[in-house]
Amino acid sequence: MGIINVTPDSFFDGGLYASTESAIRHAIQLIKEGADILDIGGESTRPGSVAISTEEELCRVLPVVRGLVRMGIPISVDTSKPEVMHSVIEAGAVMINDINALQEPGALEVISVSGAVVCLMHKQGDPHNMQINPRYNNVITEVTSFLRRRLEVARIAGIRHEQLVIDPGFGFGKRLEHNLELLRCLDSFLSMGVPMLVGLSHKSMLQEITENKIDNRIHASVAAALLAAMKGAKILRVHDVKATKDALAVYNSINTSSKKR
Ligand code: 9MG
Repeated sequence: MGIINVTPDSFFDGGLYASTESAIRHAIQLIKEGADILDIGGESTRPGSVAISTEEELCRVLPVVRGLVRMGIPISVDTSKPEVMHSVIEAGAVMINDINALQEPGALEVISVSGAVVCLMHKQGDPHNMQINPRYNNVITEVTSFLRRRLEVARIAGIRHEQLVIDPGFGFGKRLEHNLELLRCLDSFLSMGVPMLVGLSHKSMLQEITENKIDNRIHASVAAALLAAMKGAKILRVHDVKATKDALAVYNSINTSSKKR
């Protein structure tokens, strides 16, 4: 899953692809690099970011969604607002990436009625305050029980099993120790029986590990994505599509080459 941020303030590429034209150009590049799906976001969710209005978000994402749907690549939109979900699905998006796990009133209904795929992500707090002293007694059991509850609520609302994806939410109200514990135990989330999406690309936890600044985290991002894939993640949300695809090709080759023999 290639990331397209149509935002002036995202943590890694904020402002770089803020116009419709540059976002579409960037998307075409990621398709060439081998992205299987694109995630379009109009509102930054980095720590400390401020929410924007529904109108502003629609203004940013809708033209990009319309432009890309014509190219035939599956489009996901990163949003928590039911009105935005409704409009982008109508425009052809097939997936909603909701960091708020459909907790906004009306969100469950939009997904249930539309049949779109949805990613339910865990976070503690909200982007503007989530990195202020996050606390867990046991991060694995707390994230698991939240995701299990949201899956149950989604099913009760009529959302089908095939529509559901989960995500432990790296960096969303988590310290390094919590993120590392999640990465170590990532395979435990497979027991929920739905595909897992993971986003680690260029996140600040990689700076804490490597001491590399934001413009020098590509190697760590690829290593983290590969680790997540080896632990069973099915969708990797990344900025560096080509580099990640190459790493995955090496990983996948050991399975396919043993079958050939
Ligand atoms: C929007 N966004 C930023 N980071 C993310 C992550 O780790 N997962 C998902 N699902 N969305 C994310």
